[in-house]
Amino acid sequence: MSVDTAATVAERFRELYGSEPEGVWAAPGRVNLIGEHTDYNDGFVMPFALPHTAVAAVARRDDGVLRLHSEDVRGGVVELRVDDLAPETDRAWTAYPAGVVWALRNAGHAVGGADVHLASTVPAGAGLSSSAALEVVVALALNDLYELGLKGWQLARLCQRAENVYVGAPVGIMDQTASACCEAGHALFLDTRDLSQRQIPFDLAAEGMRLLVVDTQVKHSHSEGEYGKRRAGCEKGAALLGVDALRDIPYGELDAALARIGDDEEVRRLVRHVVTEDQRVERVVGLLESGETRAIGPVLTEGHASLRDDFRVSCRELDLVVDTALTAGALGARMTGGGFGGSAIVLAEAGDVEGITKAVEDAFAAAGLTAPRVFEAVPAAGARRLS
Ligand code: GAF
Repeated sequence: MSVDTAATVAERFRELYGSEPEGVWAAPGRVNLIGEHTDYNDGFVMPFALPHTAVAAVARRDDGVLRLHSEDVRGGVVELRVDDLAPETDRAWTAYPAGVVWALRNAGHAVGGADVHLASTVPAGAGLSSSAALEVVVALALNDLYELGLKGWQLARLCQRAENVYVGAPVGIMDQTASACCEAGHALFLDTRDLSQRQIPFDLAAEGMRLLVVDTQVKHSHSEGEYGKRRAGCEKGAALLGVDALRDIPYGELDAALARIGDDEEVRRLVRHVVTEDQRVERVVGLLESGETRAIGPVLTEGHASLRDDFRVSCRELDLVVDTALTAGALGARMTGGGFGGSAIVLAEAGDVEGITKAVEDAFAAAGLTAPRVFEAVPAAGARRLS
């Protein structure tokens, strides 16, 4: 994110509020390399930050008023009172930043009012964590301005609480932690049980490869029922197996665990996905750390099959991207994020990128689908202060 962007966002703040912002902050969206629907099972994930960010110019207020404005949403400044913020009372975009203020205050942090102006380049509804970017950028700004001294993972937990309780979407902790804690040039190997982290160098260009993000343009939302149903099914599986979370089922004991579930085929499928997906994350970490980067391709593709057949969160468009990219020579491909639309990722040799992109675009056109948006993703920086 350039200094220009910070200056533009600050200038717009001045126009809107007639005063100086105290600073400008940025927080990125993410793609997840591997580890899908494992975060609310206390499992492993491996996201990296995108160069696309939510940017916020912010100034404190001492009268308990919270004013919110977004460059990306039609309508003017929304004015709220921090004392009146209450869970599930807001169905608009403002629930994300207001939810963060609520979560900070609800956790006992001395946060008062603020003027906030936001502008984001993270595509909304594309499975690239546009909501988490909004939450984290506001959390980081208030953390700095109100001198709360919270670390990235603590801000992530508060942002997740904002989304779970205030917005009412039962998401896990991956997206907020990715936005808050990722580092440029690295993927984040995160244990979602205790939020312990390892930054794994991930420089595909140095090895002649690329990672493409293909936004199918099929919009999705986590507050809708299917995500919550999968989560409830996983919790049922853990309860049937007598463990705190599916993370506690070792891969080597999967068959025995499935046998114990009996004839609840739906739960068996969910459990199989989560346990095998945790193992795929560990395999990918091992391959990357031993320099066998190309070998992660088939593991990504296995992950897609599991999300499609067992977890059942893929859709026709995501499957079309994956199948077409693999036929056109990709090393691996999978949907990324929650599913039911959104984006897929494709790992490819640099020289195959053009052919794969064209093949995917042609396949969408032939199927009469809206053209997908394809871009290359290089791991970018996590949340930070710009000015
Ligand atoms: C969405 C959620 F927000 C994450 O917490 C995670 O569960 C993901 O779907 C699936 O891995 O992005």
